[in-house]
Amino acid sequence: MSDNQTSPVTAVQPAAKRLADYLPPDYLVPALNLTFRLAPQTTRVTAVSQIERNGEHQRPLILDGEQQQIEQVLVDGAEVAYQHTDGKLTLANVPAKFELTLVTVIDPQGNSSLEGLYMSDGAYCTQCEAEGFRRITFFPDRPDVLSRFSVRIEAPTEFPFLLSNGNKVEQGRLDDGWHYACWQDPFPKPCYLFALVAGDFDLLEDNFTTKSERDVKLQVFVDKGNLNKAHHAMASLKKAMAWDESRFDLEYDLDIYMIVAVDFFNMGAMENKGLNVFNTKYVLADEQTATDEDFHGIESVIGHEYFHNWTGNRVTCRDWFQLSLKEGLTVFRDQEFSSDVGSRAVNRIHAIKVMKNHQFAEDAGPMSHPIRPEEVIEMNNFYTVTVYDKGAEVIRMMHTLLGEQGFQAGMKLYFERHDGQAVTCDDFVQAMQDASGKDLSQFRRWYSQAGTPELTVTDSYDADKGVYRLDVKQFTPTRSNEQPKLPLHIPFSVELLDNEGNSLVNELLELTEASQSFEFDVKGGAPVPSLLQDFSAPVKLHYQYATAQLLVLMGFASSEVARWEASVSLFSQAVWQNVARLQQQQAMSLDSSVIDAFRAVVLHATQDHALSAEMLKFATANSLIEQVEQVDLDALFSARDFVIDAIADATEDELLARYRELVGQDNAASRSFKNAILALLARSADGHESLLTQQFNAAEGMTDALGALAAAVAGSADCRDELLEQFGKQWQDTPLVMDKWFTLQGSINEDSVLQRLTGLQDHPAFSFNNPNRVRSLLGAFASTNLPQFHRADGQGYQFLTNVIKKMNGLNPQVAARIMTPLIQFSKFDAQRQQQLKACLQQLLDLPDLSRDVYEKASKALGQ
Ligand code: B3K
Ligand code: ZN
Repeated sequence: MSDNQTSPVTAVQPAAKRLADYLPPDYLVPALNLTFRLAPQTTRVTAVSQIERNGEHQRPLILDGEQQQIEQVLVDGAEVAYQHTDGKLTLANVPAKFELTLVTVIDPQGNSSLEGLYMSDGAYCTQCEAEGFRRITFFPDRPDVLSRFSVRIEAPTEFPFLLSNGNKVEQGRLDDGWHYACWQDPFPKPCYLFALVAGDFDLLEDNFTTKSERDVKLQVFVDKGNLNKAHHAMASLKKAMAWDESRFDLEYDLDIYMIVAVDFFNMGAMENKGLNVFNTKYVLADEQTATDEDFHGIESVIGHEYFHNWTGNRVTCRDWFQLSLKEGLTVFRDQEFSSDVGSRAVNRIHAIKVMKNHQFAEDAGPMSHPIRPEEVIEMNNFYTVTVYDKGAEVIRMMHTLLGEQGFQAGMKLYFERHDGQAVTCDDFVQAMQDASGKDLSQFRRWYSQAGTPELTVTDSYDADKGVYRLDVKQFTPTRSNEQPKLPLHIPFSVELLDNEGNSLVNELLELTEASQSFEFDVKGGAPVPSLLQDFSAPVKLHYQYATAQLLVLMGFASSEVARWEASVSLFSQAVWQNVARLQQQQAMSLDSSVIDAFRAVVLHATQDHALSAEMLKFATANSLIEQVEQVDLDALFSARDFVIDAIADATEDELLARYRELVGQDNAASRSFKNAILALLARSADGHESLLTQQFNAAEGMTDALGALAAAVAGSADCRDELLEQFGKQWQDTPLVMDKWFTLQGSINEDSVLQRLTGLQDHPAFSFNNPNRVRSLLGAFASTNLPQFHRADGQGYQFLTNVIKKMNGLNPQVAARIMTPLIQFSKFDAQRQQQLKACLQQLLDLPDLSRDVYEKASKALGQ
């Protein structure tokens, strides 16, 4: 229509959206009928929406839409005037109830951002969360508009599988070698849960009967030739379905559940209703190509996406600021699943490590936000460790305060009240409070206060009265523009032990004030306190542990997690003591009691091998940095290396003997222990090259092959390059294994690593278009090879900056994700800070800067 105004999408307008500005939608779309005629560069999308005005008003209908050509806009079948500008389509004077028909054309092949409809290795697939649906058609792209979807897909028959959400209701042949399939999803859903897949796959099928006797067909679609790698994913799905019934009383609600694995994917997986799309990394596995850790990761992500069917899909988010409503809760649920079917202690340790290695840094950096953010420029930047993992810790604290029974009563009430709705985090907490009777009003502050609370604990013992006293202060640091923060409701779990390791007291304390004291009757001497057991709250703990106390806890704390925590504290103290020595130009040294404690871990006859392995993996530099206000990075790297090397040298005989004993023990825990030991042997004076090559060559699975290779790389063994070459040749055609190889290459702590990484960008297995490859070769370098990334000449920073410049145009979401190490610099020396700021300025000066990169760079530079 000639009078219609269509202006090109304008340059990025990085304006923030605010939670406080939330308004209900002006129009609802109870039903939507989509037809896709698939072609790589010109896919035609016909969207027929039944639209209803929401409330009494005369406001225009405004739809979101990007990256598409408009061919037709009809209201009740007649052409109408519209305005198209800045990613919005505006229709004035629409009736209260009408049918809107939109025909638009999109370009899946040219879509390198992997949002909306795109192509992965020749197959069509979609990713709509958070705001990708607007790249498919014009629509109110917000989670509180729920629609019944019907979908028709037309494609050439070389795409035999045409999939969408819900149930297949029709399929058939068309002219000229085309065919079609029609799908209907009986559950109204927000458009972010829409999915479409078209391609040729191998298909693994199974079925599951729910407890109310619904027979569910299960399908896992994988790239041709990978069927034998889909069995673990299928087994994990069945386990997850059974677990959700038994622990949460939640059953699946459709007759079919499909999982499609694609190699080009921005994140881990996506919970689209009835049709999950997964990164191959979280589906494909066999013993030859996947490690024990990969197997565990698959089980947990398959579980996570399945659990979203209730926590996310049946009850969804009102707006994206409420993301933690579904993500924090679903991470909590997947953690509980992993803990119920595996080792609870080891799973807890993994979750704690995520918090201490990554979330504390985010909370202390320029992207710090509450688990329910209040202001967002690019929503994709808020799929963070704060929203997910701190969000899960907040749910876990409610579980701790309410107990399993109270918590499950809260879940039940939540579903009774909100099934089929789009709701808020407050609605969730209210259900927990109403069902349990526990007052959670102060607890809600966890949703609005950013930053990591710090607990400072001092103690005293009155020998005459036999009274032990703990004084606990809580304080949450503020950033420059923030209001002072209020005290939080913190579950604080404490065990008291005597010096022989007997448990005297085990209690859950509740902190609610800035300062509180607790007294315990303890006869026979001052006890050893195990504080914040199992990380009962996501806080930093300050308590001056004496070495002797840590040794008691490491050996005897009732909680295995507390024993591991004590080993971390013992190691950390040794590192910081040596940092201080270096700064005073003194020689470094290590107390024999510390060595003996780790020797005891190596020798321990009865401890779970997986726990022993965790104790020998040692705190990362990232987690150590989070323990202090300012850090001398060079001294930290040297001191950390020194302490690990000293332990390895002093315990070499015991390590070797233990290693020999563990060889051939065919279980994941023993392999983990064995490989932790091998990593130490590679760092010891002898280096044990022959053991490395022997294990590498004799390895029956990927866990042992990679264990040997990783040990050779970390220990800078002479055989390193030869083994790397051998491995690279052997697996050159297996992308997921090449990712492991790329990551190891980037972890080499040598000045030449940057040239190495530059050269590898031309490797046939590498591609900037594939997020897995970019993350493994380049992202992992910046986030884990700290000595080289932070090298004094600033070249590590410049290297990453150049990568981000390239990714900014190709895939902004991945660009912004891997730039995190550039923005967390407040603890570093002035020179490094200056270098980092100069790099961020280069990014801000980019001509086509994405919103994603803009938001992080500008926040880091305080703009
Ligand atoms: N909900 C998705 C994440 C979508 C991320 C969009 N940038 C996966 C998950 O958390 O289960
Ligand atoms: Zn999720």
